[in-house]
Amino acid sequence: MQSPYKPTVIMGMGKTGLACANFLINQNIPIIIMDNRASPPGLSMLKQKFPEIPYIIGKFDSNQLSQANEIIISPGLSKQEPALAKALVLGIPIISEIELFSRYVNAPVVAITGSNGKSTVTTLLGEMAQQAGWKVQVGGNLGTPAIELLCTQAPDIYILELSSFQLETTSSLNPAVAVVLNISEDHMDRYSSLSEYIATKQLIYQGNGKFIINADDPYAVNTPQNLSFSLQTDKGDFRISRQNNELYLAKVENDEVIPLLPVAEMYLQGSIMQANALAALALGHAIQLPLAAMLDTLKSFKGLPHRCAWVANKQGVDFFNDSKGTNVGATIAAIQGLARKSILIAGGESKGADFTSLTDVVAKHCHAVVLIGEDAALLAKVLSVPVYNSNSLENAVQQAAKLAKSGDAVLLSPACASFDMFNNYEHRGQVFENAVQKL
Ligand code: UMA
Ligand code: ADP
Repeated sequence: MQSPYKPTVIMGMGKTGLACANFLINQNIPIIIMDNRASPPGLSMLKQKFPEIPYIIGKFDSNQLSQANEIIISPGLSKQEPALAKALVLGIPIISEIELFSRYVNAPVVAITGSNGKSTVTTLLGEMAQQAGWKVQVGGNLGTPAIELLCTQAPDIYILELSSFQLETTSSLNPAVAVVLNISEDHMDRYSSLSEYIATKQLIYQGNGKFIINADDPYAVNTPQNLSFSLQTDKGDFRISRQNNELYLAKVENDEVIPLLPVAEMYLQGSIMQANALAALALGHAIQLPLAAMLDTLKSFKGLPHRCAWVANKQGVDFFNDSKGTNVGATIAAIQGLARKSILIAGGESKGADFTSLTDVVAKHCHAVVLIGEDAALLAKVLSVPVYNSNSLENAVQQAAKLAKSGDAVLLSPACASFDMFNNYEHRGQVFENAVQKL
């Protein structure tokens, strides 16, 4: 039996840790918060808002951890942290912020995970719900911690982007509908194998809600499912159909294929966006969003910055910022989505990735690659096109501009995390856009 008098220990003083602290203090639950960084980002806010709350920085205190009532672990930290060993042996519950959210949630939840497209689909579905006049709260890995959304009046629906890190320690979310959008290798510095990463993503399929799968994804075939989506014309409850030589987003009802919207009428073009639109339509259908509102939104949805976003045309060359392309799957999708020859700018922190699946796609679609960042050499090893190394993103942009011919594209899609050179992917994308504007 856990004692109510023992404190809950929050590990991590980032966005998640601070949001949990704020929530638990309001619930009068005693807490200690710790972070092993010397000056964690949330420290000054914590001192200012809650000067009386005990905290430990610069290390994790395993004694405090083993005396906790419960431990809330931030997503950037894994349960393999050595300081947690004793607490694990003692059976002290280690939960995520999403698990805490699950205990207090007061409206149905849509849960969205996958290797790529999570933020886009989460935002798109949120806009669809708003368009339908629903009260909606959108967040999670997207940026606003879920627990922070709870502090407001109960909405009609919560729409949450969930990372594998958050799912590792979440067991009772019971979403009304859940989806794994797609799987491609990511975060191999955290997981021992691709199967462990996939199994973690699939933890989203828990409870008695509806499960949606990507019928094109080989890893999804054995998942129990209620609905599916596909970019093919012969499978998926939500799929592509061809009528009079025009492609449509379509749904299948009683074995009949019903065209919903010509893909040409979507504001964002390309197969990546079609996959994301079909996933959002399936999710919206599962929660009974009106179809008209969903289709209207697809006609106007302009996407998120740093995701294959057009920046400028300079001397006949289009420049695209896909700084959020932080794994191999995203970069492959971005290269293929451009459907023309490009100069690729890639590189950064590899996160333990295997880059070999880039070889053929780059050979087919790219004239050359300009590499930046600490793991540039790992990328260079797998590339068969000319490779140029650059010591800064600004120089990489200039080099790429020299290599590109009129009609080509220059694409920043690093296939890597940004933290070796930038604060985050937004910072990297901004540096790229500024350098392009200066050309
Ligand atoms: N860290 C330490 N010591 C600590 C605590 C954290 O070194 O004691 C490090 C982590 O290893 C990590 C960084 O600090 O590198 C931030 O970790 P955190 O868990 O404190 O992060 P938060 O600020 O709480 O932000 C988290 C998500 N971050 C991560 O999962 C790393 C944010 O997703 C999310 O928006 C936020 O919660 C709200 O839910 C970001 C992300 O990069 C965008 N997510 C990964 C991704 O999308 O690939 C999963
Ligand atoms: P996430 O939140 O999963 O990182 P985003 O919506 O932020 O996903 O998109 C990140 C990157 O993934 C984009 O820059 C784009 O290159 C790629 N992407 C987006 N949607 C898809 C998809 N459905 N399939 C493959 N890649 C995608």
